[in-house]
Amino acid sequence: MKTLFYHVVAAAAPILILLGANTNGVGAQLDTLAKRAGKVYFGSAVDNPELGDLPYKTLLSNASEFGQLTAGNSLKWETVQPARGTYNFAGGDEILALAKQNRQLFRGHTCVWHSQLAPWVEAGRFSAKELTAIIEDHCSRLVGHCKGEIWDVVNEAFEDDGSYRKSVFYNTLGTQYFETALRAARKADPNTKLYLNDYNVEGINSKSDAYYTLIKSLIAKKVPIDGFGVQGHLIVGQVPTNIRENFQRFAGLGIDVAITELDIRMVLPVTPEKLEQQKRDYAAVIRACKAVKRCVGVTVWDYTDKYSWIPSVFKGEGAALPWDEKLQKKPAYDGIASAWLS
Ligand code: 9MR
Repeated sequence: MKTLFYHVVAAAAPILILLGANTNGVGAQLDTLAKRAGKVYFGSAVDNPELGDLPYKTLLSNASEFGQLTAGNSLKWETVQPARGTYNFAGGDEILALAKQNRQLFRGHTCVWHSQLAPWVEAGRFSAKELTAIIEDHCSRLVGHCKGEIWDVVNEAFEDDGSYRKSVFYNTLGTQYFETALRAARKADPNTKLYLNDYNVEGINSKSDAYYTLIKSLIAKKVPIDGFGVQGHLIVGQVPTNIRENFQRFAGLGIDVAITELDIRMVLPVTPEKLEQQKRDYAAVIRACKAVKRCVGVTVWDYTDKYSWIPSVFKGEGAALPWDEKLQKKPAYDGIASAWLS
C-alpha cells in the first residue's frame, strides 16, 4: 500500500510541476491570476542592492508571478537629479532593463515628491517661474527616459486631514504644480499613464475626498491624468471596509485606479493566527480591486519580508509581505491567489 502511494506521488509530481502547482495548492501564479481576473498586472517593487541576491532576482524575474516592476528608490529626485542639471539614471536603467528583459511592465516612481528630494530644490529658494521650469525639466527628463510606461507623477501631496501638504512645491506654486508636472509628463510621452499616488487613501476619508475633488477639477481643466495610485500600506486586522466603494468613485471620474505599494504589517512576533488574518486581509484588498473594472493592477512594496521597509520604520512590526524572509510563500500568497480566482 505504502509502495503504491509513493509510486502515485512520483508519477504525479512532473504533472504538478508542469501545471505550476505549488505547496499552497493553488495552480497558477499571481500575475497569471490577475490577468485572468481581467487586470493588467500583479507586480512588485524592487531596489537595486537586492538584485545581487540571485534567488531573489530569479523569483522577481518570474513574469507569471510578477508582470510589473517598480523602482523602489532609484528614480527619486535625490538620486536622479542630485545637482541641478546633473541626471543619473544608472539605478533606474538597471531595473528598467530587467523589466524589459523579463517582459514585465515598469512603473516610474516618482517625479514630484517632498521626500527624498535633492536638497538643492529647497535650498535654492526659487521663484515660482524658476521652480516651474525645474519641475518641467525634471518630469520631462524622467518620463521621456522611460517611455511608454506608467508614472507616479506627483506623490503624497496631501496630509491625512485632506489639506495640501506644505511642500516647497505647494508653498511656491500653490496647486498649479500638479498641472505643470502632469502637462510636462504628457508632453514627454503621450503614451505614459500618469498617476497621482498616496497612502491612507484606500478607503473613503478626508484624504481620499481631497484627491477626488482635486482630480475632478484637473479633469475639468483638461489637465492630463490617467489614474489614482493607492499605495496600500496597511495593518493586519485594520483593512478599511470601503475600498471597493472608494475605487468605484474614482473609476466614475473616468480614470484608472491601481494599488501601488501594498504591504500589510503586523506586530511581531509572527503567529499562525496573525498569518491567517493577514491572508484574509490580502484577500479583501485583492477582491476590492477585482470588483472594480478600472482597478488595473496591484503592486506589492517588494515581495519578501527580507527586503521590506517596515521593520526599519515601524519598530517591532514587520512580516508584511506574501513571501517570508526565506522566500517561502506565506498564507497571504494563497489569500491573494484565491481572491483573484474568486
Ligand atoms: O521603500 C522605500 C525605502 O527604501 C526608503 O527608505 C523610503 C524613504 O522614504 O521610501 C520607501 O518607499 C516609499 C515610497 O517611495 C513612497 N511611499 C511610502 C514608501 C515607504 O516609505
